[in-house]
Amino acid sequence: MSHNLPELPYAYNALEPYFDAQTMEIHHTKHHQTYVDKLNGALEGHANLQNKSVEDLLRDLDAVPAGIRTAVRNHGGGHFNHSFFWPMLRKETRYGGGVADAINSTFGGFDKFKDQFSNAAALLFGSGWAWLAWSNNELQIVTTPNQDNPISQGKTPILGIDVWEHAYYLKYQNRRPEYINAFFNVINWDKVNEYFKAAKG
Ligand code: MN3
Repeated sequence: MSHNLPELPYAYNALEPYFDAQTMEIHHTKHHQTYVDKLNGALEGHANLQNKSVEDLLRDLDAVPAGIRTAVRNHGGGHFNHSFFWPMLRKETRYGGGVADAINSTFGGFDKFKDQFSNAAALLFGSGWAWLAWSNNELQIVTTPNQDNPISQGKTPILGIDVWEHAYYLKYQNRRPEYINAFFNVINWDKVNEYFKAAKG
């Protein structure tokens, strides 16, 4: 079995003006494709690992042979993170549902959550992701470097933002906080609610 680049569930320009079409196309066809290709390359000759989902690989990186562990962590993480990210984006969806209730009770309302999440994403040094994750029956804001994912720490991502420069540099250059603010206009809360329900089990 080899891993494949998933189709985007919308056109490259669907998130304009918040996320521009050129960034979306390069991000999907070049960056995400490269993670897929390099993951497949790393798994060549490891038939037992090729049968595992990328989620299972990341959940137990210690089970991956040391010689390819870093490649699986980085490229498998890149594939998993972007596959999670694309369907979590959409314009014109409304904050609501069970996840909104949980966010309101955990953080004291949407605005406070947005502030805390945005600060975490803005302050993350270098490349990485900020997440809202489900852990020990509660919501937490966590950040991960590079292409790491909370599932490698036993936490389940509910919502995430890619703060690698490739995600925003063409439109926002060095203004990461503007990109983070724009992100809040393209969160597909229906999908976040799905992720939340699945995480709670
Ligand atoms: Mn990216």
